[in-house]
Amino acid sequence: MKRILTVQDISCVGKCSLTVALPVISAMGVECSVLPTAVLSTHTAFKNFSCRDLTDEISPITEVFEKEGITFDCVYTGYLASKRQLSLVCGLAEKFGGSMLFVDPAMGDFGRLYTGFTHDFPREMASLCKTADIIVPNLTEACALLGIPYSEDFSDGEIRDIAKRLCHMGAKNAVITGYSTSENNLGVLKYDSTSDTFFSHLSERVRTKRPCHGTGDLFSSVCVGALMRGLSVDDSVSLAADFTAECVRHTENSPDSRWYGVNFEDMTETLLSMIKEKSINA
Ligand code: PXL
Repeated sequence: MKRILTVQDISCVGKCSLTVALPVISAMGVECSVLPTAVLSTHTAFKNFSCRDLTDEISPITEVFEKEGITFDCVYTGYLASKRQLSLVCGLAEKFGGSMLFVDPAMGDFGRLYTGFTHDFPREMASLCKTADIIVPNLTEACALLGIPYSEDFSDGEIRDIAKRLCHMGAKNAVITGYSTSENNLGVLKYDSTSDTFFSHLSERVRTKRPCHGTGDLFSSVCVGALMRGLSVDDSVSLAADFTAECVRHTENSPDSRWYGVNFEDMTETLLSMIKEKSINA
């Protein structure tokens, strides 16, 4: 069984980061080990949240992993709470068996950084992205990584240029999430620097009454799970985008949905049948 190490916070209530990664990756038949970066009461979109930074725990934990000879097939990073933490996380993939490094530079959305991040944080995140096999920023994060102003009105050519520039920083594949070519669709755009090719996957946009939280974390976790199950990058990002859209549709139609996250918990069977179908067709 493939084993991954995911490095992100645990928000006790919030349906994001580790409370998404653990159940989703485990359900996909992949062992999910964790390196928690911070403990929050609730994610930062709540009016109130407590946050205990766990940077000081990173070295003691990873030193034990090393002593025990534990290696990982993939290191998957998400929300990181401090700049010092970022520098400790750089190099982890190398340390643990030269495994795949998957970076979700979870820093913001809708043109704004999440509460708590300073304007210089994206520059530090960019140095982690440089060494990644795959990075999966949304457009807000992509602009922040490149240090360029965010716009709601980028042309398709400009978005493709952004994906290319992200790879010029060093990442092998840059996957822009929340990519769309019309009002009615939504999906992903991938640039692969090795083959100098683009790949896009779009599906019908699901209209929601409110912005959805935690969809980036769901996308990334499904994508990592699919990669570890042996799917190609293109199939993995397509599956992750389609499954995330299904979960958003389901959440929108559920009378008992909560504002702070999506109802992925009801959708395990859908996820497993989607991965089965993709594996058969691969
Ligand atoms: O969903 C990304 C995320 C992860 N972790 C924390 C967050 C957020 C987004 O707001 O606040 C703590």
